[in-house]
Amino acid sequence: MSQMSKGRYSGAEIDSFAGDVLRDGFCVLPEHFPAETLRAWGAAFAPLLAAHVAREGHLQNRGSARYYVTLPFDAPFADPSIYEDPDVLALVERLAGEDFTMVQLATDTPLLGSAYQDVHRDTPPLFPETGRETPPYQLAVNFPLVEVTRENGPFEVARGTHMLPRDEALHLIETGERKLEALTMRLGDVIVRDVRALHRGTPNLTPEPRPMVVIGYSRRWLLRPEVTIHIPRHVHETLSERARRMLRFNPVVESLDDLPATEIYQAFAY
Ligand SMILES: O=C(O)CCC(=O)C(=O)O
Repeated sequence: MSQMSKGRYSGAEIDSFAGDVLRDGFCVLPEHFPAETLRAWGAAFAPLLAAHVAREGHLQNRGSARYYVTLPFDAPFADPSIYEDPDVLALVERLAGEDFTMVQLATDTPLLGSAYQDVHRDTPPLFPETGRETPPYQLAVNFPLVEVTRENGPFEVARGTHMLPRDEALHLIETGERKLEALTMRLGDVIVRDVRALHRGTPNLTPEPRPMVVIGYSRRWLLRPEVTIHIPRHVHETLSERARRMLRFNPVVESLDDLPATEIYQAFAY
């Protein structure tokens, strides 16, 4: 991607993070985003979560007491310092190729009463008939809006499972040959992951919600219609050229008020 502004990491360091994702299925950029930005997101997210639970909590769209909520592409969430972060974009470009697209801005939040999810991927394989996996084509950038401890529902992931056929990888986990690792996180830590790395949500045993943001980036030719970012026209007018290009498959709308309220991304586990 042209005109990438300067990030914290050198090209060699980005290559090294990309190598981690190719080998392990994920990497963590430590304390990458400013804590005060994430606290502001957390405060703005709390009423959105409450409204979601009141409106469609009965759908239990990610299991008991666990909710997937799309973020409105407006302040404070439509923040280019986050979704155009130069290090994250450099890493995404290394992994998903030039001219990748941004397809998703949402959250996963377990509450008290949530359970272990089934171990899953977030995408089916591109060519199921081959029984083989391909290089990465869909990435998730995850960061929590609170500290993630062992008690409040850490994301668990099994290293090096993204390139294995799903059943083989699941078998390795069942036999204990491949362990699920619980990723505790500081506010500001960022996970960049290949969404095929087998993972699951775990129970939040505390009374405080544990929101985790997910920004999805895909290869230039891949469209996942389950996820969409509705871009209000007034925000679209402020986007950088790069952001317009990256967001090109998403609809521009006059107002976010007229959208159907129910989350459409209900089938999420592969
Ligand atoms: O929020 C989490 O810890 C994981 C959620 C997840 O993997 C999902 O709902 O697909």
